[in-house]
Amino acid sequence: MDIKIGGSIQKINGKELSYRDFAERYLAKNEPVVLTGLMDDWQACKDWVTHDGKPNLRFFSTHFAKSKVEVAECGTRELTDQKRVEMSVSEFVDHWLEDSMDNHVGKEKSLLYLKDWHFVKEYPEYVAYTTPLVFSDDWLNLYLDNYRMHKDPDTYQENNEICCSDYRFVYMGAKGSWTPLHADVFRSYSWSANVCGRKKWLFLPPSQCHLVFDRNMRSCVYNIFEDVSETKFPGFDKAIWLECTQEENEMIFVPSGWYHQVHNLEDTISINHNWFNAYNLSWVWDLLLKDYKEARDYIEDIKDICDDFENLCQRNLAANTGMDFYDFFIFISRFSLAIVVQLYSLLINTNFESPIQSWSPTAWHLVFNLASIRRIALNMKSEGCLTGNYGILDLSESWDNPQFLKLCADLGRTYTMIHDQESRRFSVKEVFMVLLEENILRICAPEDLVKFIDFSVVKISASFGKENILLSVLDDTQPHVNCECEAKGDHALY
Ligand SMILES: O=C(O)CCC(=O)C(=O)O
Repeated sequence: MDIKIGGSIQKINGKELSYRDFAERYLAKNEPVVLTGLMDDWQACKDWVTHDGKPNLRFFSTHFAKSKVEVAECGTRELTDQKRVEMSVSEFVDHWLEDSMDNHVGKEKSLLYLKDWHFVKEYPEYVAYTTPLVFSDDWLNLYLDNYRMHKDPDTYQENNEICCSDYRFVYMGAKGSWTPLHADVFRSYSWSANVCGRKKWLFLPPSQCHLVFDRNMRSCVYNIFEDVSETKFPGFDKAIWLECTQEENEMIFVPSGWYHQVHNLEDTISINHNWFNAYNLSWVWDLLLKDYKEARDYIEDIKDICDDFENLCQRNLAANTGMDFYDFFIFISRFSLAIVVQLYSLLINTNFESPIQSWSPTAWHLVFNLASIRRIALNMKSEGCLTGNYGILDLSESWDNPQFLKLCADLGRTYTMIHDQESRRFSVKEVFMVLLEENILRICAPEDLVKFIDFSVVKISASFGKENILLSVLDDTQPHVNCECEAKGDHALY
């Protein structure tokens, strides 16, 4: 089946791109881009590739043979994805080598594609690559390095590390392996880097995504190159795709909510991360809200006979989407606290008299983060979310909590790198003592989180003798944060 291609994806030299430019041009605008020149020093590009540019399969079976990985059977559909099987890396490599001897003839059915290998978590000592700065404001993985996103009381095991570990993956597949049409988990951003091989990507912008769904917006086209039923997907013909061929050592940025289908044009190894931050947090929340409403509608007819209907909806939401409202709320609450700690520690070292416009990019970045979380907490409140009895999230002991201290340190290190600033020493305990009162850290509902953010920024402003100055900035940072603030103060609020 022919699809309509309306354009391609811009390719630019990543070495010449500042964080600020990347944020303004791609994160904020939610536009895809291919970046070159960012993988020069990667160990993976040396160890995992043979002299003739092919995957060094022997390296994998020598060093990682016993790892258990998930492998997709590219020729077998299972619901909305390909069938997955578990095997060891050495089994996967053996299968690949056997298949390549047969030159793939008639092998489409058995073509295997290793996906979602949590390589970094499994081999933390072997530094295969470093995440480029432009992709490093990654709240999802920073959080998961320290906390779990969802604790299912039925299946929760303290040491079950790999299953809910992170969103940093290795993919390996022979020529012809592919990934069906989808948008990414949580509507996160993703980046994908070709260590070797080439990929063809087909993208559909969010404004056209309804065109690949059926009339009820329930089922999505699986393979855009197969015969797509016009009766089932009446809009499909109108979709206009962007196409991109990603070469070896190129990285592609996939924005939130863009549907994409991917084909390996050669034997390929790639690394990819999913992530979100202040720019696309609203995508994550919007998806959760939509999936929650769907989960609720789906079981509406048993509402009256159900002891705790809301709890059941949340459980189904977590099972389908990967987190529930409370998981998300805990996540944004902990992040807010970590950001407040960073902001206070940063400003305490700043000249109190300096005008707000001359604050460092890091300070503005942190304020922007708080504004984004605050907006979502307000939306959660107006949607009446978490009004039931979910218990109290008590953050008052966080100053002494190793996981929280590590989250703060990781976040601080990230912004120091992104904005190329000197690293600072800071005491989380001191911030708690000077700034925060116990009762403001007992958070039950979205309005408490808004109160906490407002309270913190008022206190921070007051320490500078500038009553409420930050609060008004927070209120102002409505969706078009960059333009508004630049117009106001000649500084980028990113
Ligand atoms: O490389 C692939 O096959 C799929 C990758 C993908 O869909 C992604 O990174 O979002």
